[in-house]
Amino acid sequence: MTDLKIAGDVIAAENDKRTAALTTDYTALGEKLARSNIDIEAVTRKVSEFFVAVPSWGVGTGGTRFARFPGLGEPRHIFDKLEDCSVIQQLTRATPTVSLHIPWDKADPKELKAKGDSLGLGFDAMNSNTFSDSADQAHSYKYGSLSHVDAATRAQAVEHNLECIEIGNALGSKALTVWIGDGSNFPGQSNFTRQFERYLDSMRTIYQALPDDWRLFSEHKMYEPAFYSTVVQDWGTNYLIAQTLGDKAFCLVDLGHHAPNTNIEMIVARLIQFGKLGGFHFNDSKYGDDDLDAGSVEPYRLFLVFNELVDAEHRGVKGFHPAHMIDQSHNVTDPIESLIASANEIRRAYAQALLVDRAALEGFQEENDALMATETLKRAYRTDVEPILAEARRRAGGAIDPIATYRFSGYRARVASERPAVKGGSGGIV
Ligand SMILES: [Mn+2]
Repeated sequence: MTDLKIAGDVIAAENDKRTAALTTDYTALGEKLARSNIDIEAVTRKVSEFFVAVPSWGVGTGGTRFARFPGLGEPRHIFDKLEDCSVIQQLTRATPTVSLHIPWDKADPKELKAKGDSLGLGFDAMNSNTFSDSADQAHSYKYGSLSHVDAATRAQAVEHNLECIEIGNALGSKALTVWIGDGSNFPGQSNFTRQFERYLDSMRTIYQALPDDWRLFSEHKMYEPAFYSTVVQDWGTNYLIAQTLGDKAFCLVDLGHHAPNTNIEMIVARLIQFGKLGGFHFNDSKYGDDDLDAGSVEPYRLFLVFNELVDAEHRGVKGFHPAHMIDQSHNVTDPIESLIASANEIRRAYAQALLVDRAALEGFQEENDALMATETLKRAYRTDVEPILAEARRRAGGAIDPIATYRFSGYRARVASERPAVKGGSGGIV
């Protein structure tokens, strides 16, 4: 029996207020789509089967390099975090899994698994952390981890990743995501080639320990915390890593880890073409790795990324099953609300991409009709698919309006009374 954090009758009462309007809107949209030979039920079914993992670190209030302003009722530990994640899943029915970060979320794997089971949550990709030091570690990562000049430091970082695999195995996870902060702040500080050789050696050891049914995701990022060079700086280097390691190694694309104006959808297409797209960290950005809510700044870009994913699905690309994860930092909102909104925006982009008339698009491309080709995308993007998203939630037992229902439930006030307020505002992203 699932331990529900929002009472079932609260969702039912909130849905009752909105069901009649939704039925009207869903019927109208169905008629409109039918005129374009699109079966709304087929789209709703696909949307219902699309899921995105919530990051455990996303339910706490984040911060910047300057300060962190804690919110009310912040989760104290991973078990509180899992409860918050279950609220997002209960209301959206789009986020049945959680992605853990070790050592932040370290606990007895048996207890973690039992808690996940009780809340109806599974575990997605494990994330290692060799970009900060834990109190008890022998060697510091100040000058790097998997690519460090010192062999003992590299071995310690490798060992940590092996531990993440072990914990993940006990939880039913099937992937390890490796992002390192290694790089340099000054020209000449590091030898680019030797540094990358050391990184590849370390990753080979991790790769060899990977169970057969696991995938290894390497995540690129152009800068920060290193500001002159980063070891895994872009998708090209990331592709070389996946190619060098083997069939179980794939590239993870975090939407915020590129230079402004980079054509990310094209990177996605290239990685799909060469069988190395592992998955995503969804978020949005204006300038850099802003970790803003998915679809909040550039929803059209998110749609264009999904257009590539649906195109691959449509073409039946062999072995195509990218992992979908959110990676955001919430500084000024209730993190649960941000994650609910983000999961909906990600599903929205998927639903819009499903509406693209692919046969027509291909025809326009063949005829070099640029205007009609781009209009074909725009027509799908301009469609208000909210009734499809809401109906998918309602049918799965979620909320027609998940944020309104969350506010109405009083969950935040309830946990604020149970969880002592976090004192002070230490800096740094958590
Ligand atoms: Mn990320």
